[in-house]
Amino acid sequence: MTNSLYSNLIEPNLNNNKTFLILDDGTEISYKDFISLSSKISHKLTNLGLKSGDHILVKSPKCKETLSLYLTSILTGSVFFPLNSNYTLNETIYFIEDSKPSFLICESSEVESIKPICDDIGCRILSLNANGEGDVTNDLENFDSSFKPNIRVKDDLAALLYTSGTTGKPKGAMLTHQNLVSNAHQLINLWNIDKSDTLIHALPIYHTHGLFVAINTSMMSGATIRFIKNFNIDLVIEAFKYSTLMMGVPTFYTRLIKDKRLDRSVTKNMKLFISGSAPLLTETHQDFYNITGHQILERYGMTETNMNTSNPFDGERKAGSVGKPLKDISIRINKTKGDKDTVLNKIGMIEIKGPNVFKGYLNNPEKTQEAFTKDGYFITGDIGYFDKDGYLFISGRNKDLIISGGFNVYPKEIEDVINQHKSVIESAVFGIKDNDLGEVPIAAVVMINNNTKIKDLSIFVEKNLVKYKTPKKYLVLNELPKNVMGKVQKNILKDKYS
Ligand code: MCA
Ligand code: AMP
Repeated sequence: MTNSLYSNLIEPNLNNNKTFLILDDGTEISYKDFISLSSKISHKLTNLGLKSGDHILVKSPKCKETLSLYLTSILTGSVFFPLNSNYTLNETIYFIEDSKPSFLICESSEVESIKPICDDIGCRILSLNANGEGDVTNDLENFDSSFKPNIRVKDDLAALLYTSGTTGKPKGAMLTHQNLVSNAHQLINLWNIDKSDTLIHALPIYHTHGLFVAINTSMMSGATIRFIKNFNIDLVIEAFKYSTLMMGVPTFYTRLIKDKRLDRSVTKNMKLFISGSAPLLTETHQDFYNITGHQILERYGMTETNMNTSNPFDGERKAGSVGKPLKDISIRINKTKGDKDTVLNKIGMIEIKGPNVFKGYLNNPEKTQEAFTKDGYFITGDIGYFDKDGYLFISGRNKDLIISGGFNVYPKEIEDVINQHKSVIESAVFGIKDNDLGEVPIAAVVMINNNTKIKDLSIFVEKNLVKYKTPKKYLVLNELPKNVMGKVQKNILKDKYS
């Protein structure tokens, strides 16, 4: 038995007739049938030239066929690289050129525009649409429903997920089979997940949260997944009746709290509500408890590390805290110069070491080296402290990052696009509080001519960036506040315009 995703996710379920996915139209698909579908796709892609170790970039929308490509990557020993299906062409080009995939899967409407970039690097492009139709699934009846897996070992790469880390352009975090398997085991034990559970899954499947935390834990424990395309509150509330678990970002919970249907009786079948990817306000934790009697369990993770800490299933779930380090994961607070002392005198950079920590950034040894301390701890860029009971509190970030509805938005990336507009001299993007999404980006811009229409600028930005990164508001200023070193003082902008 190796420690691979195959031996943990697929092998135990090869003959499992239990329902794996319940889809929005009520269709149920068993583990066995889902693995058969993935096996057929594996044969098809192998015939087209997919090999062990190849990168497979999957940009198709959330549907069972897109998810089956994850299993296809495991069966064929290739490296799964999921990407937001809404990314613009410009954003997508960067990822293709940086990751050099052998296969790229996207909606048929995008094939024509993306194909020339794929052709340049010898990457094969196939279509897959939201309804599951496309090149990937055409003529699958001609392929065998079992597939002899390409065995991978624990240090082999399983997935590539892009993140901007603390600075700069997105970098491909290389995650190994061991990273993913060890983390899922820990979470199953900690959260008491087993085959009697049904998980409400309304997250995207191109991030750690919706893919690894949700899918790996469910498959490893033989649980059922209510697979919802996106956070549709009616479908989520309907699913409470027969489900036991939900994993979500804080926006899921603030939206539920506002809904009159949420109460104790509608959630009485639910065992556990989990939140992560962004800070859950103490007030949200408290309101949800008052309405439903459930204490949301908050946990903390990163693309590079999977999950690091969690509040307990049994025991105190502290509002405002992300809980205690997972077993086998060492977390320390590295006091950085200039930080204010807390009562415990221990506020500082959160650093992490353990089997969950990624292998490095693809083709980027310098950034990989910068991301680790000399003694091998990963530097998260998050600032925090432990309380006397060993619970971790995240109190800030040492990285210019806005988390909007659980999506990470890097101001520098937006500023770079805004500054390319011919009427802009300079810009500063910063986050302001938002009741629904936690934070949203807004932009302060200095224009060559103040009469330039902001509409032109916003159209330009929307052409280049996916919707969640586009500033919700533009402020035209005569100048940006700067310190003596010439650095823009975003805190001043934030205080003034929040
Ligand atoms: C949608 N919009 C957004 C966002 N989502 N704008 C800013 N931030 C967002 N997150 C835009 C839409 O394009 C739309 O624009 C408008 O806002 C309203 O859309 P709405 O229908 O309300 O959005 P939605 O489809 O309901 O989405 C909100 C959401 C979604 C459910 C919160 O963003 C979401 O699923 N977030 C989860 C992200 C996630 O999985 N993060 C995990 C990262 P317009 O009206 O102008 O058309 S993994 C991670 O962070 C680590 C590892 C961890 O610890 O988990
Ligand atoms: P990413 O690597 O893009 O998935 O984003 C990871 C970042 O999300 C972390 O470094 C934190 O800043 C933030 N994050 C994740 N979970 C939490 C949480 N429970 N509370 C606060 N911030 C979180």
